[in-house]
Amino acid sequence: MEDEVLVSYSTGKLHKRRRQCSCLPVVCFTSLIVATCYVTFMYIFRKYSPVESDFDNEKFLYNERNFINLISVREFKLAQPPAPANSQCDLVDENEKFDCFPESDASQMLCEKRGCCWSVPKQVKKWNPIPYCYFPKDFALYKFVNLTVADFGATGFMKAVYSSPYPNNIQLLKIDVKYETETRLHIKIYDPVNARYEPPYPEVPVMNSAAKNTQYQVDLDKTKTGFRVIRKNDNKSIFDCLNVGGFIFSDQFLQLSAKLPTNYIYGLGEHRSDLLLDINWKTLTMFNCDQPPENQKNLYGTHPFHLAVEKGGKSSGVLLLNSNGMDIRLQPYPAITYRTIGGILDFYFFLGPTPSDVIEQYTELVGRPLIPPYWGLGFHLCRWGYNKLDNVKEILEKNQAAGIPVDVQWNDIDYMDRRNDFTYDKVNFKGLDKFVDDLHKKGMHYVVIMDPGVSGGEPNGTYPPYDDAIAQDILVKDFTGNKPLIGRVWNDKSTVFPDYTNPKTVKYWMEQISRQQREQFKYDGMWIDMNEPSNLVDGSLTGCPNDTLESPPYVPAVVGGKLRAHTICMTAKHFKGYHYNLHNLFGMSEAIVTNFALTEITNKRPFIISRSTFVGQGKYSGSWTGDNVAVWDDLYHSIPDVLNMNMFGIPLIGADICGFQKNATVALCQRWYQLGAFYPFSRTHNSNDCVAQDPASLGKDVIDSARKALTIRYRLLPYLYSLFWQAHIKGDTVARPLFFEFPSDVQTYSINKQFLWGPALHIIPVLTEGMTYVKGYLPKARWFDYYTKKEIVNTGENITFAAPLDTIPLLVRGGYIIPTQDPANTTTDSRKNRMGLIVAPDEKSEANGILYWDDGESIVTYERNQYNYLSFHLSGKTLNSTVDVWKYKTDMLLGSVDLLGIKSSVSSVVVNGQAYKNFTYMSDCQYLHILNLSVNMSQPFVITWS
Ligand code: MIG
Repeated sequence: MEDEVLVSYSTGKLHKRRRQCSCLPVVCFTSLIVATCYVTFMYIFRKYSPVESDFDNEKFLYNERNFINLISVREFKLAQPPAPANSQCDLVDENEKFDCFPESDASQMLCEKRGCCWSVPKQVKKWNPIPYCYFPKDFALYKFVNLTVADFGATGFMKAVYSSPYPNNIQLLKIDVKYETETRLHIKIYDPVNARYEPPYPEVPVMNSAAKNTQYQVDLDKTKTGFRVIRKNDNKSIFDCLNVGGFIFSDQFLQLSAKLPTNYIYGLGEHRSDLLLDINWKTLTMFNCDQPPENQKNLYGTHPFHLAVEKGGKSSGVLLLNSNGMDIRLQPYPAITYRTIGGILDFYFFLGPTPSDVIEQYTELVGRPLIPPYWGLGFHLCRWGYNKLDNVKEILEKNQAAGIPVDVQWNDIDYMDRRNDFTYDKVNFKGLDKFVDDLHKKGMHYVVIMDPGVSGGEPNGTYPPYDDAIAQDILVKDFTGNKPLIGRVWNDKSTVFPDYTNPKTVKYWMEQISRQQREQFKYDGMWIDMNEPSNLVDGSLTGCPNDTLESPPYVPAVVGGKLRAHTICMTAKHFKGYHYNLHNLFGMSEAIVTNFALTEITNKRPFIISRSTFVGQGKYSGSWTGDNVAVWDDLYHSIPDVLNMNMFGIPLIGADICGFQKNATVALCQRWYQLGAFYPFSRTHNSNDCVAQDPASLGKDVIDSARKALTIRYRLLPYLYSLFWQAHIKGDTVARPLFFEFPSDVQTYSINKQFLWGPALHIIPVLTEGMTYVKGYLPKARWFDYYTKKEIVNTGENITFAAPLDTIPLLVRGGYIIPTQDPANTTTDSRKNRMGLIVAPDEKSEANGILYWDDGESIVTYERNQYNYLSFHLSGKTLNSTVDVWKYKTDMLLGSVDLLGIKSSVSSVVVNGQAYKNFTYMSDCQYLHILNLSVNMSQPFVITWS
């Protein structure tokens, strides 16, 4: 082990060389000679070559590449930078102080040893977030030895001149600047000598050609470190790290700081916070963790992506594509600091210019979200602790009898035999197979939980998921690389973890699922829990070795203080590398394999809800916000949580309706079912030690409230489904913050108690106990009350909306047409009903809308051209449709039209040239209701009135 402590785990090659070096003096001697030669040669080379002055010297670049092999075997012993000059320290304003000592034991002496400035901040409060130890203005550990600007971008080499306080500083760095598209810029800083770890997912497009007419330009300056990204049309820096903070690139500590263009920063998940991030010296730690959502804690997922919105609405986005544990720090300069403990610094910049554009550009890179099966948008009934199939049946029936639409019944780990994956409890859940068949006959669906780890404690030959895993050699190994790592999750004795990064695991996972489907029961979707991965013992049952992967020189501010807290050892070995590097990808890798397996087995669209997520996971699964609590504050927080995941390209997201932990109350559930009806993924779920909180178990008030809201959800499903399609093809958000639609309205930037579905439906939930009205802000537009159809007099100020206990205020935005369908108790039934249109005109009496439709469950219907696409247009007193695509054969009838904001009285309606009598016009609310229609929607229609 001695040797290994010294080596870079990120670079296999170096590892081997070092080892040889320590045991073979001959090699050492040779290296010494080579290194001496190198230094001498470099000296001569530098002296006589035009390198330093020549910006565009291709020849130098070539020569420098030839040195690379030499550099790899030498070891520079660089000094730490000298103590800074006072002048360089005085230049730094308080908000501009980048922390040079993120560890806890800072002192002036240790600080100055790092080449940093020490001073006590002016305003000393009880706890002062402003660093005492900060980087001087001219701090630089690297200097450019070459910079070549080319039409694809630029390439440069940076050489270390000083050492950071962290071990194994990378001596030579390469920076690649690539103009990938007009709006996407890629800047990668890495070790050109030894390939370091880079995340295998998401698969990002490799661009072979350079974009012309880019909306950005990159400022690189040979005399400074870093770079600056500038938006061309107004010359504004959107990410400036030229001599900002302290750039460090050591083996296990990589740091880069940048000045941001605005205080309005969003994203950087997964965290519990307001939607608008607090930039007041806040650290956001990313290391996937089984941790109930609480402020300032690292949670289940990792998304080092932010959206920056400048006053006026110009927006940009930045992704650090890195899967190692990291801290991201925001400070009011405004600035961001990335501190990651491995990999490389791989940045993508998205130029927007609107917030939606940024998300579209982001998902274009990391993967567009899947379209869920239509039934997945129905209401989901779940809890942990039904304990018996009879209870499942009873509660389901009670809710159906109460008129609650339910599409999907779920079961948590209590359905399993002793909580072992791929089993079920044949006593308490006897007849589960028949129950599931019956659900299917009723047009319903069934989803089960699956933990990533399988039991390691069953007698040999009795539990195929374990025996197969051993035979097929697909488990995550301990540090030896030979034996499975043994942890303990929910299984009796021990748990072992399939390695989802191993290609062989695809077959394994598929076999387990299909065997269960064949021999036990046929679930329609999988709920993949605990895949951070969670482990109830730290590391493994036998601990973890003591080394730099387990205890790196810098440990991000993770819950539990240690990387292995509540998860497996960092030294655990996967097919694709050390757990240290892959930890944040565990859930993603399980989702990818599960998605593939379910698609193959069912030949239908997979429905997967994963607790742990990573960049780009929306392509493979949805998610939920984890173990929230049945309290009012968590009701509120579910909104920013849901909006954040939409920004990360995971629109299929919801919180546990009514809260997971603690007993819910009637008052809370009344409101929570209303809001939950507008989560893109709508499921009630709670813990095994809590009272039942399904609507029927809580009595009439909750039933009435849930039924009313869920019935509206079902009515609006064609709109919701079309939004998911737009997310799939364009990367739009489904649930979206107000500022996405009104980016120039600064007042919307911090709003997160109201939100939108797409552009047109505005949801203003009650989040406080006992209130029967709610205040909301209306951006400038025409707005109509969903219930009364009346136009709202929009003063722009905070407006009060009546919200009786059974009602959630909903508004429709002028300028939009929302497709609807008469609701039913399942989507299987509602899909047979007539469609409707809610038409809300803008100031010019115009409105538009679309409908995407397919069979709701086949795979790649859009890609295979098996869908229908209609658009609807209102202009003055004419409403018409165009049938752009009609490739999915179905009977679809338009049954009703709700025309809002019709100012003058209507005495006649003409449908496709025929006078039509079945309408009412209500002058007090300026509402024209045309009903009992049966217009064939496969053909264009025209409806006029006068
Ligand atoms: O350690 O399966 O977040 O939804 O009910 C708890 C039992 C494991 C955590 C999930 C929760 C689920 C629970 N699981």
